[in-house]
Amino acid sequence: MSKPDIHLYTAATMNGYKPVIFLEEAGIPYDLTFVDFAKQEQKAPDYLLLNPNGRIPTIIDRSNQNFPVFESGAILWYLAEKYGQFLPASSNDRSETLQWLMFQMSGIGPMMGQAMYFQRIAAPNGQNHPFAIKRYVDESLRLLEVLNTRLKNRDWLAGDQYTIADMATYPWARAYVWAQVSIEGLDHLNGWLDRLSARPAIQKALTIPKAQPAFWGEEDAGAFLEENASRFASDVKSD
Ligand SMILES: N[C@@H](CCC(=O)N[C@@H](CS)C(=O)NCC(=O)O)C(=O)O
Repeated sequence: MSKPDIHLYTAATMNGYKPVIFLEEAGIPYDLTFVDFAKQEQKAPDYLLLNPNGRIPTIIDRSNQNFPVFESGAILWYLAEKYGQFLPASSNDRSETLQWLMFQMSGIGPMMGQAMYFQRIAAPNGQNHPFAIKRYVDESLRLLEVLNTRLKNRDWLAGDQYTIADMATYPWARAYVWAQVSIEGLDHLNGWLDRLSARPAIQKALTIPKAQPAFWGEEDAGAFLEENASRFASDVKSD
């Protein structure tokens, strides 16, 4: 039996869920490799050939000469174009989808990520920086308010349909608790979160990558890199 076109490398994180959501929503078969942060697998030399940034997620497309795609927004865009799904047909609606995808990638993700980092990682490890915490929490709230305003009188972020912009934003927006941001009173955002949380494909996607408690654990990365150097070799583009 031939292998599925898409091989996904991911983990149970906000960015890691995005391609799983797409593939589950579209009902497309795929292979999945869990990338174990505790073992620093995302820094293995052969993985870096697929994702120079040393992070998840990554896909390769076997039907396209093992073409690798990194950056979760670019992965969603690639999959949406390949399968002709969750991307509107009209050019203005496609542009809107790209605008809200960029808004997530450049705003919601980085700001909420830093709000989480300074509160959940830095502060418990003796680096309590209230100025940085306030900056990132305030900015996260502001961005979530932008989403709330956008969702007034509309079900989805772009083009009047469920798109990859919603798929990219959902895993971050639902993690507002980890960023210690309150979304009380943001009724349009809450309604959108409820609509997405009720989708069976999303519910399933959120159970697929294994949770990794040792997200930033201190492991002997060197020994792992040596032992695991060829793990991703078969997926590396061969030119
Ligand atoms: N902009 C990148 C960010 C990827 C990213 O930061 N991934 C995190 C998990 S959400 C990761 O791999 N962390 C492991 C590490 O930092 O080594 C994307 O959207 O794909």
